[in-house]
Amino acid sequence: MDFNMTTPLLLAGSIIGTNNLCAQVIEIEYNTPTLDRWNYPFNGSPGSRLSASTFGVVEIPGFDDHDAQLVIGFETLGDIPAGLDPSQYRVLSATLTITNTNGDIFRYDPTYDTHDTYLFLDDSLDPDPGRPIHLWAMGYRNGYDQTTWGEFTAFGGTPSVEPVQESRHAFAAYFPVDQTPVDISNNIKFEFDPTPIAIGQTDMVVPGDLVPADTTFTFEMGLCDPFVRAYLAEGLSLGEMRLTVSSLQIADGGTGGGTGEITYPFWYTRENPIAQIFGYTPTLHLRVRIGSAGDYNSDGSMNFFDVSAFLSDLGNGNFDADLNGDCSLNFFDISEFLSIFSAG
Ligand SMILES: [Ca+2]
Ligand SMILES: [Ca+2]
Ligand SMILES: [Ca+2]
Ligand SMILES: [Ca+2]
Repeated sequence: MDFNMTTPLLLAGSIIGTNNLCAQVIEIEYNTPTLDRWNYPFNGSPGSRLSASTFGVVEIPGFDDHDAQLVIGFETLGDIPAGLDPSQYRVLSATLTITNTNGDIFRYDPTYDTHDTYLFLDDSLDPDPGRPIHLWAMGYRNGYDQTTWGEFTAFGGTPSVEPVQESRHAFAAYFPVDQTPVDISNNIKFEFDPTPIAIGQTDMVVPGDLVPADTTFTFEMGLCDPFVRAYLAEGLSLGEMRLTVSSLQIADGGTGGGTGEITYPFWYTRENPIAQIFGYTPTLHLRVRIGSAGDYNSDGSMNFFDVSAFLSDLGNGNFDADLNGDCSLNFFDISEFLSIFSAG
């Protein structure tokens, strides 16, 4: 944990806005979530299960394509002050890990598969063996939001048992046009290709090979999309970062219905004693800048040393210096820095 706590300091000749803290970069590692649940319709104990599977039910009316999802939340308010305007939070890096409980059942695919590759259930349209594990933002419907929907809230509206597609209260989402979350749960039926925040990666398995049990998948979150950054910032303002995992290995066994074999992953949850002992619970590593990037070195003053530190990061290719958030380092970041810096 790296708390670069700084003493708020009024600068001569400048006024710090009421919503501004002096800058602070917080780096923190959570080794277990504060919430994890299987977000699946036929599910009597969503929040307390020892594992949660992800799978797809493809092209069956009434079922979401991304039928079984895993919701993971990390309460951050004890480490990162909550309640600020979302514009005051800038996630510099964010990495989630999850670990599978069942071995040699599904194949590793580190890249996105477009919706058209799922249309034949025998996977014959898939150009690379296996199906990726996606990480998504989240949205809510039926009057729920992040503050009212939790580990033990009902799955969806009426009827809650008979499946009705797009009825789940909380859903995996992306942001195609603005900050409004759009449900990705039926991207095969509706023929679109949402961009996930990340796809799970592991060095332990060759792409296309079967994944052994206890393989940890790492999701380095893509932060180039301003709406994804805004979503993460909003979570920090609420005091909890929430994400959803999904994958589209087709269910033809077990909890997915049908009589075939289970072909999809199960993931350890925080309630699992084995996961607790061996460190297989979901984890989150975060680096967040709070307050003005003008105080770039987080010492409570804005002066030459901030200019120097910023230019040094920029020159070294450190994306902390990507102040305009376009995932390039260039003149526009210098311009943005000068603008923030001179505003105080
Ligand atoms: Ca749980
Ligand atoms: Ca594939
Ligand atoms: Ca400074
Ligand atoms: Ca930039």
